[in-house]
Amino acid sequence: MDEQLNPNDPTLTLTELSEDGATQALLDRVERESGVTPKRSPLSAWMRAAAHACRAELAERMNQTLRSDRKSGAKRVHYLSMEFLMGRALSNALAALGLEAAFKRAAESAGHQPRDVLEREPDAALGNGGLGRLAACFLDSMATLELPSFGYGLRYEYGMFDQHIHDGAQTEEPSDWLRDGNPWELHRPEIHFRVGFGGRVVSEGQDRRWEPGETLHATAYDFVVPGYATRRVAVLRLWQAAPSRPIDFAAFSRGDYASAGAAKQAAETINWVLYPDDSTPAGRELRLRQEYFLVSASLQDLIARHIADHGRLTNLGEKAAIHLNDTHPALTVPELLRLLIDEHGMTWEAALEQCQRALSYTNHTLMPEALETWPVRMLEDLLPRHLELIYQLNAHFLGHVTRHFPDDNELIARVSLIDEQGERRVRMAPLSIVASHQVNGVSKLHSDLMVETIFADYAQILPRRFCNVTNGVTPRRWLAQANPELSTLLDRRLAGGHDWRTHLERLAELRPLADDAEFRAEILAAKLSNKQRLAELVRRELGLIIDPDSLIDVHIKRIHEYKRQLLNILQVIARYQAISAAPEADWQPRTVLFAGKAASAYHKAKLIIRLIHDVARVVNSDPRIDGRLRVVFLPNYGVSAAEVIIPAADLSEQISTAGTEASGTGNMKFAMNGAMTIGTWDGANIEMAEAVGRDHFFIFGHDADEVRELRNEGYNPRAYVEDNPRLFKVLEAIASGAFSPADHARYRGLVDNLLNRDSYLLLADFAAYLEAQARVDMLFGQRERWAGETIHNIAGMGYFSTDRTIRDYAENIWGMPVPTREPDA
Ligand code: 26Q
Repeated sequence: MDEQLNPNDPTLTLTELSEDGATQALLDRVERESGVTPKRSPLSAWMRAAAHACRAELAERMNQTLRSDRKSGAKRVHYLSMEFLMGRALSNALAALGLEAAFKRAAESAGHQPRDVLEREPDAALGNGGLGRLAACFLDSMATLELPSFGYGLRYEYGMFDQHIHDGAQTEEPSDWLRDGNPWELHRPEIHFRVGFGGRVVSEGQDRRWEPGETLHATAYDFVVPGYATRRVAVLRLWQAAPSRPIDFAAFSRGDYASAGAAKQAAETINWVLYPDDSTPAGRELRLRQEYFLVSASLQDLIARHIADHGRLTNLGEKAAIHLNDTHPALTVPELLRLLIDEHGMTWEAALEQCQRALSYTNHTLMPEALETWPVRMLEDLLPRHLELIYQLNAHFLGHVTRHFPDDNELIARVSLIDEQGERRVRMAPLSIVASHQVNGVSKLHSDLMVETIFADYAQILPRRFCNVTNGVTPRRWLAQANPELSTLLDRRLAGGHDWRTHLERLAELRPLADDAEFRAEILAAKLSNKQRLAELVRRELGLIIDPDSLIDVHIKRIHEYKRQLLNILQVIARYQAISAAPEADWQPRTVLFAGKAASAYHKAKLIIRLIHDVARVVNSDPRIDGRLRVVFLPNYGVSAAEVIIPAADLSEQISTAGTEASGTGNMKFAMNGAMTIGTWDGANIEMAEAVGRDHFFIFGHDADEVRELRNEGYNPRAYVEDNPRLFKVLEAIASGAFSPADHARYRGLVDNLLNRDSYLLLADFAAYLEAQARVDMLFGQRERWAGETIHNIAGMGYFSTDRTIRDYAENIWGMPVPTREPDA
């Protein structure tokens, strides 16, 4: 705070006031906005007023940030993503603005629990899962590292669906998160661009020019993302589509209202709903329109800003980094070429050079079926000029390949940007690779597999283009905000006090404390209190009582076959059968908690949810079990639920088939909150285990090489059943309807599939998984030792902050090194 300021001056902004002043200002604001006294203002009005108060501060910070970047002519990074899974913003904003204490006092003085106010905010769930949440953590770190940065996305009216469970089965409901308005967004009607679709391409002398058949209007809605311990912010700019002519008056006059409003309807469809992360992405035209709308509006915006700042485009790649979050915004390639060549008169060669300098691309999945392609026919209709430019780029690239590998006709055919088999399709990953200067995977294993498998040909041709940047998570949300009790402990025990929030590597100082009896006890006490909070949530949501002293074993993520929630359930059933067979034995009480959404068309994933519920019903109502095993499925998993669940976990399930989970980021959140991991040698689990020390990790199962060998030699799942009576019994119980007595055949297909195919090798890893779970039980029985192990895990997580991840991107990919801020102590 500026020392000349008088902290009681009413003209000061909220963050310049004393705590008393800020408390009073908040109370005044609530009254002015709601029209009733703060005591009578409903919680939702409190939430909105507090958000508006923060928004005003943040808008000012945004203005200052943008002005100073303009003045310094700094390079900026533009993070293009179809998904930003932001969650709630109020708690984070209050912390960043230093207003937590004032907010707490204000709310309490009006008779409200601060937490009740915070919980009135709906999650901004503009994403499906890992990739979208990573983008949100990145914005937090970009702001905190003071990196000039924009996130670009779409303002979906309906984000991730709400999950409901009826009779154990998932149903989807639209989540109407904008219904009561959005207190965070700053509508910027003055920032608008035109985005075309369809039409034709005409020749003008040597030049080609696109005449779109229809044109939409894009306007900006800004979200300001505060940095921690800095006044700088990142901006998340979300685009909203509108028709260029909202009403056809001729049709209206005829009384034909449907036609009169058709253009408005068509435009708004762009922002209608987030596409689900489907295992087999449906190549729907609306999705392609969404992708192009995002790309075109964002590029026009950043080009306009670049010209305003620098007056020319020949240094675009030097001053602007443009990052593609997977291939979803890959139309950036032809759109940037089109804008530079057709609209700004650049030559093909110069445009391609700027494009390659500016662009970089992250791959987030190895699943061949999840790699995006678009039918040539669809592009012909919707984006004819872009298709021409893609062909031109393809010819250019294949020319390069032919010159360097003249004898390898097969290679040349394989690496074409156009898939010629069947209906011709444009392959978006190769398009992104060829037009970028760097392509990265999201963990070491994933990046290695990427160049060994799906992109092997491209790595042979462009060996220096590929690299790795291991994912991270923001410690502000996932530790400081989600786990206040552990945070207080860290503040007390680490030499730098609270500065681990921006220097997470400080956690390494905890290592010697793994043997400190007092610290172990404090860690256990913090965990217990978080477990009680979770038990309260489960009781509220499901009316189910869980024991906070039991081992809380958590498996939360999107439901996917490769993530193997089914393997976990097999293990649960084996445990159930074992306890039933020897109810008098000394079993370690355990609560197994699942949460996660299945894509609405993903039938197998939905069946797995059903099975979890069926098993839960049987287990939880069996008197022989007597509370020693509980199975819980918590509906409607999202960012806010994760913030309660993760700090309460004793055990984190990260059990994907080795070679399938690109990185995982939930794994990191759990470990830094003091959970032990039971996991396969996959994704970032590997780097985590190495950072923590393998002895402090429960690793099991086949690794990626062994998985490949098994598959190559002709995997036979039945062999594992013949060898393992426990496995046989589990499968038999499921197949015979023991958990679905009213519908014996419900899971027959599921079990048949395991016996005959088992694409994700559940049966091959079953025995090792059970053995690892037994080691977990043993260790949890010695609570002191367990606490020491969890301390090793927390201590090893310093590397997995998105601050480190973003620094790595900035230095090695975006060409914008970040000054290191010295720790406080
Ligand atoms: C594509 C086309 C049409 C419709 C939807 C999609 C689509 C949408 C989202 C395809 C994939 C996704 C999401 C992928 C994803 O979240 N991947 C995860 O990314 C995380 C961050 O890098 C990793 O930690 C996870 O391992 C990875 O699964």
